[in-house]
Amino acid sequence: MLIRRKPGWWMPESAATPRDVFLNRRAFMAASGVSIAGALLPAGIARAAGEDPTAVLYPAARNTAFTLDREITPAKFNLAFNNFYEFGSHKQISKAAQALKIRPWEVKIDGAVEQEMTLGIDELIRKMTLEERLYRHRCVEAWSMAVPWTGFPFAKLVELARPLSTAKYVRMETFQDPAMAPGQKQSWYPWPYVEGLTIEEATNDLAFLVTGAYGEPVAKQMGAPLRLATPWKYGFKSIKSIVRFSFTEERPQSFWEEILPSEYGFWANVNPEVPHARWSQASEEVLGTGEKVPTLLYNGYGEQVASLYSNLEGESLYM
Ligand SMILES: Nc1nc2c(c(=O)[nH]1)N[C@H]1C(S)=C(S)[C@@H](COP(=O)(O)O)O[C@H]1N2
Ligand SMILES: [Mo]
Repeated sequence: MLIRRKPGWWMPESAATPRDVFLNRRAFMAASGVSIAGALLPAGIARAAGEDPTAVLYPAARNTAFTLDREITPAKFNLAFNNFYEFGSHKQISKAAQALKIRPWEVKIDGAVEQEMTLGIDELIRKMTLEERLYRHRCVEAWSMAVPWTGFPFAKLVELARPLSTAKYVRMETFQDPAMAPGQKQSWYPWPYVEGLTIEEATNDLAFLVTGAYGEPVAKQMGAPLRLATPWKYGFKSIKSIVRFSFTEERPQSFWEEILPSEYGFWANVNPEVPHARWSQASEEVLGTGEKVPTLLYNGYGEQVASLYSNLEGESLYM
């Protein structure tokens, strides 16, 4: 595992093993005949790595433009506490999510683009340069975490897609396979999970397409093999296990918006001063600590994203 364990619940960011130390340890493990996956990784991560031909690309170099003022949430918490309704409408879905088959995995790019295309996930990943970024994550349910994601800027996918000038939004879709993901047998949900961003949001520096976490391919329960991270928005925008990007003129309707439009909107920007219909958003519980901290406007990323919303008075930007 990339992060050195320390006693207690917490581990400062500085305790994350630097890349060269990790690589040396990897060389040592190989020389001594010990399996890296078996010895160092929690089971969920190890299984995902075994199926993933691009596993050799991790760990990727950290982009130090995206660091944190807070400690990284140890992987064990994020691996055991997940929202992934395709596998159940509770947090303990990590075991069930191991049924997710992540290869072969095709990603379709369609809609208002110069040419529609379908790429294998490994082909897509190899077109990109992977980097690691430390991001906060704030769930609408008022808990938060801090994660070392690996992936590539969403802007690079938009560049690859070459959208037409008529395209204003990107609609994203998760896989649809009720036999594999029993949550999708719950027919009162509008499967597949859908999310959307404006093209301006998708090409903002912060919008990140995740293929890895904690220095390894991203675990299945965390949305392998491709998920979104938009850290200034509530976590439900960060759609998991994406199979399709459609460029559209019309604003897509997202999964939660379709279920409960009075509580979950399209924009979903984090704002401590705008309560959810049923609870306050003023503070958040930091996963794994029991600690409550104040929530920040745009989850602390206002400098990078506030300008995206300057001409949208009248829109419900914060739900
Ligand atoms: N396809 C899909 N994506 C999803 C969800 C989901 O249920 N299905 N839940 C969302 C919510 S509410 C959150 S908070 C994050 C949780 O990510 P994590 O399990 O890695 O913490 O995933 C988001 N992406
Ligand atoms: Mo969430």
